[in-house]
Amino acid sequence: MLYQEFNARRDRRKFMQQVATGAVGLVSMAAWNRTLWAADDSRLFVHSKAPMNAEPLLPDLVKSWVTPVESFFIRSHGNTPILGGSSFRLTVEGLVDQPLTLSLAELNQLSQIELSATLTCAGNRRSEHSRIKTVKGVQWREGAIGNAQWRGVRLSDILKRAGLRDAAKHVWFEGLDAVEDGGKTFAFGGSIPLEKALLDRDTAPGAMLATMMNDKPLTADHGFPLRSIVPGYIGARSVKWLSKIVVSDRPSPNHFVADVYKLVDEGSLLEVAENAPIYRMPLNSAICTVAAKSERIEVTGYALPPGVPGVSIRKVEVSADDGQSWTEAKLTSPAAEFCWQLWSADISLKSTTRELIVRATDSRGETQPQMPRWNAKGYLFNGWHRVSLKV
Ligand SMILES: Nc1nc2c(c(=O)[nH]1)N[C@H]1C(S)=C(S)[C@@H](COP(=O)(O)O)O[C@H]1N2
Ligand SMILES: [Mo]
Repeated sequence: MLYQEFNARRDRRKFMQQVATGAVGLVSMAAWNRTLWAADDSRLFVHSKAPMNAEPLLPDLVKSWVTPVESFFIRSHGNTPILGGSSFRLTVEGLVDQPLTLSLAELNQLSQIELSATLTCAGNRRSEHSRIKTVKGVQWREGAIGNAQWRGVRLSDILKRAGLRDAAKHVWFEGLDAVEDGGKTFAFGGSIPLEKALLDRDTAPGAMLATMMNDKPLTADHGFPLRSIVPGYIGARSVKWLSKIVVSDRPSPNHFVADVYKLVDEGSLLEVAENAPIYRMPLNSAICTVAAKSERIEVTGYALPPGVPGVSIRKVEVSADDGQSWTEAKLTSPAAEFCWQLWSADISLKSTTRELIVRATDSRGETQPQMPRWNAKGYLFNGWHRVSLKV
């Protein structure tokens, strides 16, 4: 089923409820994204089952600052491994004085931290790149993002315990999944610079190893029993089913660091070789609900600060006249480093309004581009987000 059909089906059900309660307004959002609808058992739109790739519908997404696991997108490159907790071991090796092997019980005995952090896939909003020129891969809408409460240990604590050698510059993560790509089968891997791993501040650790998501053990789809969480970085660096950490003098040679998550125009071998891996997530925002309130409409959505330490959302603006004038939205959720913020705006429509637009500006004064540069793998789409209205 297409996302549009899935959405429309849910929409019809909700629409009938609204007719019954007399709550249908003048305005409904067009096609795939109309009005609020009730949660039911099918909370995620499934792009593919094996591997599992799924995203929530936008009204579900912005119901709360902390995204419930049922509404949290799932992005997996291989089938979900079902692992046992008691036999699980994490190994730490490479440029360390003392290689480690840690069981879950041993990890749980170390000092634990709690952290809110937003994960977003580099491919979030890829379908908008595809409208310009088709891009291969999962055609994500705006839902490949979620904010969770993670619990676990600081990565730096583990690295200090192992003891870093002088030549150490990068930390590799390796999962226990089996990804099939180009006739080969291998584990998904990620990599971050050592400076990021060690960048522990009051607001957020550089990175952590999480066993819990929203006060419950990670589900299989989200990486049970252990995953890395790298606040501010694209989701691909937060490796699920994490079983191996390698400290090295260079970035991981894993396909997903060396070849995949890069910005390239054509994707030739030379271009891929020449370009650096993507690390930070971009400044972004999206409209998630539109509801009629007599002459005015209420619009809500999310805004994501860029993955730059200390940079937050300064303002979110909505336009009903194709960007000629802007109304500032109210930020309605907590603000925390590397976390999204939810917002809401009251907009009066003009007779000519056919579309609403949102854009966010960060604390450095940088605003989302009207249109980002198209790239062959369809990453980091963060142009002004537009939603058409049917009046
Ligand atoms: N082992 C492993 N880790 C992984 C992936 C994967 O396929 N295998 N996908 C990555 C990508 S691309 C993203 S966006 C996030 C998604 O995390 P989630 O499925 O918990 O939302 O996990 C990352 N970690
Ligand atoms: Mo991703």
